[in-house]
Order: sequence, then C-alpha cells, then structure tokens
Amino acid sequence: MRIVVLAGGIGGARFLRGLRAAAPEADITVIGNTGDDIHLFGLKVCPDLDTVMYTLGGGINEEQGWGRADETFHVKEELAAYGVEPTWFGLGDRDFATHVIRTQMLGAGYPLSAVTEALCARWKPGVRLLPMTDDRVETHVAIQAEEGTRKVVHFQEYWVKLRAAVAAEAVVPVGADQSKPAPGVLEAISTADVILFPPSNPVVSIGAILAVPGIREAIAEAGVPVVGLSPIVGGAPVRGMADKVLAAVGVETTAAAVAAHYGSGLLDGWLVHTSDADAVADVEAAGIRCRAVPLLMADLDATAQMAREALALAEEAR
Ligand code: GDP
Ligand code: FO1
Ligand code: CA
Repeated sequence: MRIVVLAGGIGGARFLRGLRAAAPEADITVIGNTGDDIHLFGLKVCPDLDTVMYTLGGGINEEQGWGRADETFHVKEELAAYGVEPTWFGLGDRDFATHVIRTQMLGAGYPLSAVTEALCARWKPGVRLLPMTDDRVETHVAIQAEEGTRKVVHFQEYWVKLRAAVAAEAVVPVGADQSKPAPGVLEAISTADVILFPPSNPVVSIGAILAVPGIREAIAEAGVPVVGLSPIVGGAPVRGMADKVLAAVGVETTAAAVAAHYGSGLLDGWLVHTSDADAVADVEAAGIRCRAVPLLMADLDATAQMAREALALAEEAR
C-alpha cells in the first residue's frame, strides 16, 4: 500500500511513528512543510523536516518534541556573547551540524529535496521524506504593532519569540504562489492508495503545503480516500497555539470547523477525539465521513491505533 502523508512538525512526526508501526509493509511518502523554514546565522533551518527526520530516526528530544536528544548549547551561548541576534531561537550544538551540512549542500547547488535525502541517509526514518517544494517559502504573520499600525514577522518570531501572545491578523506563506512542488511530490500523490492529514497545524503546516500550486489540485484529483485526524480536541489544540492562527483565517477552534475548512472537496474522512463525538453529525452533514475515536498520542500503541482507525475510515470511503 502506498500512503502519502502531509506533515508539519511534532503532530505529524508523532503520528508517522504510529503509522509506521500500524502499517510496517506500507510505502510511506511524507510531504513535509517548509513554510516554517528560517535563515539564522547564515544557515538554513528546516524545523518541520528535521522534527520528522529526528523523530522517526531516533534522534529527537522526546520531551520537547523538537531538536536533538542529549543536546548542549555552547554555540548558542558563544553567539550570544558576541551580541549576535536572534537570541530567542534555541539551536543546539548537535542540531547545528544538520544546518551546516544543509547550507553547504544548498550552496553547492543541490536542491532541498536532494539535501533532505542525504540527511535522511543517516537517520533512516523508514519513510520517504520530501519537502513540499525546493523553492523558498516562508510563512509570515501580520500582527498589531504600536498605535494601530500593522507589522509582519516571520512565523518563528511570532511562535517562538512572541509565543503567539498577540492576535494574528493574517498568515501568509510568502513565496508559495511562485513555488513548484518538489520532485516526486505530485507523482507520490497521483500514485497513492490513500492520503492522510495527520493532526498537524491546519494553517501553518498543512495549509502551507496546500498553498504550493498544484498540490491541493493533485490531492483532490487523485481519486483515492483522503482522511484527516483532528489536532483540535475539546475546542483547543492538544499542544501549541494553533487557535491563534486558526482565528487569523477565520476558522473556529473546533474539530468540526477544521474539517469544514478543508472541505468535502478535499477530505473524504475525518477523525475526531472521543470527547468530541458531538461533532460527528456536523462533519457528516458537510459531506465528510466522520468517526469519534481516541486521538491522544500518549504512546506508540495509542498512536498506531489512531493510524489503524484512519486507514479503516479510508477503506470505508473507498
Ligand atoms: P508543529 O510543526 O511542531 O507545530 O507540529 P504539527 O503542525 O505537525 O502539529 C501541531 C499540532 O499537533 C497541534 O495543533 C496539536 O494540537 C497537535 N497535536 C499534538 N499532539 C497531539 C495529540 O496527541 N493528539 C492530537 N489529536 N493532536 C495533537
Ligand atoms: N521552538 C521553540 O519554542 N523554541 C525554540 O527555541 C525552538 C528552536 C528550534 C530549533 C530547531 C528546530 O528544528 C525547532 C525549534 N523549535 C523551537 C520548534 C519549532 O521551530 C516550532 O515549534 C515549530 O516550527 C512550530 O510549528
Ligand atoms: Ca511547524
């Protein structure tokens, strides 16, 4: 079975670990979000690709969900001692090596997809990890500045520095309009048996991937079941501040509203958490098959069971 998964960072990566366990024989292609990417200290950092790669490859900091296990921060401290900005983004020493190699290979002319493949040769994530695009796309967020003026900041500044504490007025994947899907992306979608949206951020993760021209269309035209899992449980994100970016695109922070946001043109099935069983009727009324099942990725078994439920719903929708 060929499975395509659109993934952000932590939610996507943890789900993929469960999917790999639930479908060990499957051929899994991950289309990773690169809208969170940022250039820091001359280096290209790809947080969501790295989170997927480290999580599936056994190098992730499990408690934090991003960055390397067993990490130290000497380089960060030295940079701060020189007074170099930004100081709010925590790049660790082990992690730095990944960004150095990536930047070196990009500078030598390799596209990001080839660089990602090279990095994965070490981590062996057990899936094919493709960036959504080889082109530069960076999500920016418009916020209120002093006296009614607006300012636009990089998504990482909004998320990490400001902790999404101010309202987001707009979320823009800058560069997406001019971007092309990375090599292999459209082929993977058109030859997939099933397409899954893990419980990733619907706006800045899956939304950014769908903003690459051609990807949304290819999914809608693939003619195979598309099933998503809600990242929203009980009217709030399970983790993080997705409510802030959902508000910016006018979507309520509920499992049903997120399903409606993707729409029946894209989604055939949607899983909500058991406690959101009330939402099932609303989602089905919108033309999307819906089931309420446990959706908390507490451990590998629970996550693998979520993946089995998603695949079962896909079979029903076939
Ligand atoms: P990020 O790039 O690290 O923000 O990760 P993603 O975009 O892949 O996923 C973020 C989303 O995962 C958040 O909106 C969370 O609500 C969701 N999430 C995290 N853990 C869980 C979980 O155990 N269950 C569900 N249903 N969602 C989760
Ligand atoms: N998230 C934080 O909240 N603080 C950090 O200092 C931070 C550093 C960081 C470094 C490398 C990396 O791959 C990810 C990192 N993240 C950090 C996580 C990440 O940038 C964001 O949580 C996601 O992109 C949000 O979706
Ligand atoms: Ca992310």
